[in-house]
Amino acid sequence: MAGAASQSNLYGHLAAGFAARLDTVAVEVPGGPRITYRALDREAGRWAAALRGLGLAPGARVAVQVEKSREAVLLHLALLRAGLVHLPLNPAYRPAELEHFLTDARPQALVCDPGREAELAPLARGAGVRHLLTLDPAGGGSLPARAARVARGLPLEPRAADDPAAILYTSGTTGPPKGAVITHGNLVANARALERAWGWREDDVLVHALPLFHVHGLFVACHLALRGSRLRLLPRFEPEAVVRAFAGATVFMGVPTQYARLLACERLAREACAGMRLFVSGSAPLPERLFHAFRERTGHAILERYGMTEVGMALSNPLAGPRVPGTVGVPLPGVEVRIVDARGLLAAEGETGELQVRGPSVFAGYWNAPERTAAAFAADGWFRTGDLARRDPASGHYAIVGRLRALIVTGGYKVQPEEVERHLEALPGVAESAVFGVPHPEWGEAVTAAVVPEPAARLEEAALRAALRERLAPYKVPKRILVVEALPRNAMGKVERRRLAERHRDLYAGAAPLSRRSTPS
Ligand code: MLC
Ligand code: AMP
Repeated sequence: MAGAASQSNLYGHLAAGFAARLDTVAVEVPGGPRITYRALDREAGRWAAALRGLGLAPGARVAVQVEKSREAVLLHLALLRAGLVHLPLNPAYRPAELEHFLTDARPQALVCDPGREAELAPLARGAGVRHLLTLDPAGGGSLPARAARVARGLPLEPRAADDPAAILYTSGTTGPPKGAVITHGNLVANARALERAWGWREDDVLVHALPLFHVHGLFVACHLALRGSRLRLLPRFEPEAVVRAFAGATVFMGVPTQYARLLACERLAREACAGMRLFVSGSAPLPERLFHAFRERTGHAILERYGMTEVGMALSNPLAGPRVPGTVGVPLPGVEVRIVDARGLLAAEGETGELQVRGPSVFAGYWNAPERTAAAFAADGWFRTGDLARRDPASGHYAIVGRLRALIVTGGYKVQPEEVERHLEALPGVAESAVFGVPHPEWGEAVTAAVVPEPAARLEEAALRAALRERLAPYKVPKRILVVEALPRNAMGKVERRRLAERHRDLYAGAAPLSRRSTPS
């Protein structure tokens, strides 16, 4: 098994935690297989050897677009162990979205579901990807087949703290998504800080119902659990199954939409959560009414924390001490935050300003984009989150109160309006469009569009949505597309998304709260 010496490799950090617990279960899928740490470590070594055996050198990038499964977790571990750079991608991305990731990051290999191999092969070839491998959710595919033929696992590849471990694409304010380069040092620092702050225990059992391609599900959840405790992996988020999985478990991490859906599930009750010690929420604001409703139903105060791909987890409500609804708590150990006003000066006590972050979990920069990296940091090196925050002088707790960026946060996913507008405006008959977020009882914000038809064109909402679905992952497709005569503009002629959002703020007020489907199809 991997030695504990190379602590800068995140895999070494995990291995140091699980070394004494090799015969305990590492990952289990309810009703499915379980794998012990001994087997997980052995398999990670084989998979790492299979990948490196393709001629991939440490530092090479491997794009991964696979369904959630135990093997997807194993692949993450194998990439870390081999010193390869993991580039995780949402399986819902359409070819039009994928092309940018592949041509920008230029990965040397792509691992995809066998069902998408034929569709992705030309794209991969066009982007110069040398190896196209497959992995299906049942553990089949060309990558596991290759790994099965490996005689000896790869030992842990030593990594320096500033060596990249992953590249995660994130929506910018303008322009195409940017690849945030996250180092082994970033990940180890953040895992350590969270372990301390949340009192992580080796007998914890984490119910995992998040995607494996964003920091919440891939880093926060996996890197805490895979140090010797148990990851109970659910292939998708189904409220009934999640509540059932709480039996014998201790921790759950979710986005507010998931908490809303859990509350809509009758099975959720005190008894169902009897053994649970911690419910964490993040990735989007947790409405206070959800916090209170959850506490009333289960007896648990959800611990809300704040994070971002570029900075990892930065702020958290306390494990012990008051968890204040509507706030994201205080800085995690080792993380510094400050609030800066529009002039770039420190905001006065209690005033709102941009939240800026400094510390060992702050990423290395955007892939191949020095100007965008420079623009993301203040002159003195603090990362500019683009989120507006305020610190309550009495409690010291921070609250996220808005955003400087025109980003829409829907069910924990981030959608850049410009990207959706670009695709809308490419559709026949659309003269111009504006995309904005409108409060929604289930999604937090719902992506919403207003479109102006070209003269004499007739636009149908359902047809527009269907056409967008060909080009964009479904969560980016506006829940409503309103056909309007003109878009509001300011004196400079710039479209005012905020005014549209304000004008249509009650659009979803009638949507049955917490319903699973609340949009026209
Ligand atoms: C799915 N849909 C969404 C959506 N998720 N629409 C808007 N917003 C979303 N978040 C679409 C589906 O594609 C489908 O479209 C329709 O809505 C209904 O889908 P569903 O089956 O009800 O949704 P489901 O697959 O169950 O997904 C809901 C969810 C998911 C809440 C489980 O959105 C989710 O896993 N969100 C978490 C995202 C996350 O991990 N964020 C962390 C980012 S990291 P159609 O058209 O097919 O009907 C980060 C940093 C930090 O933010 O601090 O953590
Ligand atoms: P991402 O770009 O996907 O990493 O998402 C990061 C963004 O999610 C942050 O910039 C915030 O806007 C948002 N976010 C994360 N956690 C919270 C939270 N607890 N409250 C409000 N917004 C949050």
